[in-house]
Amino acid sequence: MRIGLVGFAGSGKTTVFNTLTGLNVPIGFGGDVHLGTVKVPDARIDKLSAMFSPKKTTFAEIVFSDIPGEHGAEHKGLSGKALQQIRDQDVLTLVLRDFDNPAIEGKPDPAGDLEAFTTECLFADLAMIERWLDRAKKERKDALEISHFEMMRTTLELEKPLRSIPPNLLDRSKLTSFGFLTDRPLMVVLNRRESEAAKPMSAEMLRRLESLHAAGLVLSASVEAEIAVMEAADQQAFLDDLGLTESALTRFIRTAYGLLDLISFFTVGADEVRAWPILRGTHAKQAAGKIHSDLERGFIRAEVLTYEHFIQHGSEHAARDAGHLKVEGKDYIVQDGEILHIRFNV
Ligand SMILES: Nc1nc2c(ncn2[C@@H]2O[C@H](COP(=O)(O)OP(=O)(O)OP(=O)(O)O)[C@@H](O)[C@H]2O)c(=O)[nH]1
Ligand SMILES: [Mg+2]
Repeated sequence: MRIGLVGFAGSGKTTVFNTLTGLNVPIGFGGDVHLGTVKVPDARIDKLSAMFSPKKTTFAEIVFSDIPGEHGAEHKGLSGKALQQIRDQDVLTLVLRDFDNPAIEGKPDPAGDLEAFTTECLFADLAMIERWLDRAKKERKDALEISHFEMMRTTLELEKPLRSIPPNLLDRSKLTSFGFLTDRPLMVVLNRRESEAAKPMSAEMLRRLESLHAAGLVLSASVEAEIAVMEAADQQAFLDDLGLTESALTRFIRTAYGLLDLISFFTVGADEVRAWPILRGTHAKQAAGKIHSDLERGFIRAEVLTYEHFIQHGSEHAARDAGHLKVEGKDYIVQDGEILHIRFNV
C-alpha cells in the first residue's frame, strides 16, 4: 500500500514521515520526495512465525511518500509536481498545521487549509473532466461513458469529491488512468501543538470530514518525534502522561486500513509466514492472485483455517482432525485472519 503525505509548506509532513518510518531525513523547506517503508505490525504474524520458524517472515508493508509543499511568494498551494506524485498513491494523507511555525506568517488555520486543499483538488479534477468531455463530443464517445463524466462534473460543481459517488453508480475500473485526486481515499492528519496533542478534533472539523468522506487523525508530530527516540519502557509512561494510549504509527495504520477497508489473510509454511493485505469482500480466486498469477489462473480450491482455530489446536493437522478445515471454491469471500492453502493446476 502506498500512502502519500501531502499538505502545505511547513505543515509538518517530513516530521510526521520521520516518526512513522523511523528514518531521519532532514527537516527543512522543500526538497525531494522521500520514500520510506514500514511493516504493518501484526501480533498474529509474530505468533505464527514463532510456531513455524520459517526461513522468512513477511509482514504487510506500507510505503510512505513525503511530498514537499510549494514554496514561493504568494502562492500557497500544491506544485504541479506534487499533484502528479499524488496521483500514484493509494491513500492521500493531508497534514494540516495546527501549531505556530515561526517560518510561516500568521496563525495556524487548519480548517482554511483543508478547504484550500479540497478546492485545489476539485478544480484539478474538474479541468480534466471538462477536457475529456470536450474531446468526447468530437470523438463520438459512448453515451453511457459520457453520462458518467457528466455526473462526475455535476458532483464536482456541487463541490463534492468524486469519492462521494457510490460504487454502483460509477465504473471506476475505467478511470484508473485519470488518477482523479478527489477519488483517492483521504485521511486528514491534524498536526497539533504539543500542549494539545491528545485533544480530539472539533465537532465542526469532524462534520466537514464526514461530508468529504475522509477519515481523521489527531497527533502532534513533534511529540511523536520525541517518543520515537525514547527507550521502550519510557515510551508508555510518556504516552500515559499525555493521555495517549498508542503511538501514532499504530493509530495511523489502523485508520488507513479502516479507510481502505483492508483485511489480511495469511500463508504459512516452513519457507515463509506471510500476511497478505486485501480489500474486504475479495473472493478466494482473486486473493490467490495476490500470491501469484498462476494460483489465480489455475485455481482449484482454497483450504481455509481461521487463525483462532489454528492457535487453539496448535497445528494444522490437529485443527483439521477437529473438523475446522474448510474447503472453499473460487467465490468464497476471504475473511480477516484466515490461513489459506491454495490448490491449483496450471
Ligand atoms: N511545535 C511544533 N512544531 C512542529 C510540529 N511538526 C513539525 N514542526 C516544525 O515545523 C517545521 C516544519 O516541519 P516539516 O516537517 O519540515 O514540514 P513539511 O510539511 O515537511 O514542510 P515542506 O517539506 O517544506 O513542505 C519544522 O521546524 C518542525 O520542527 C509540531 O507538531 N509541533
Ligand atoms: Mg518536508
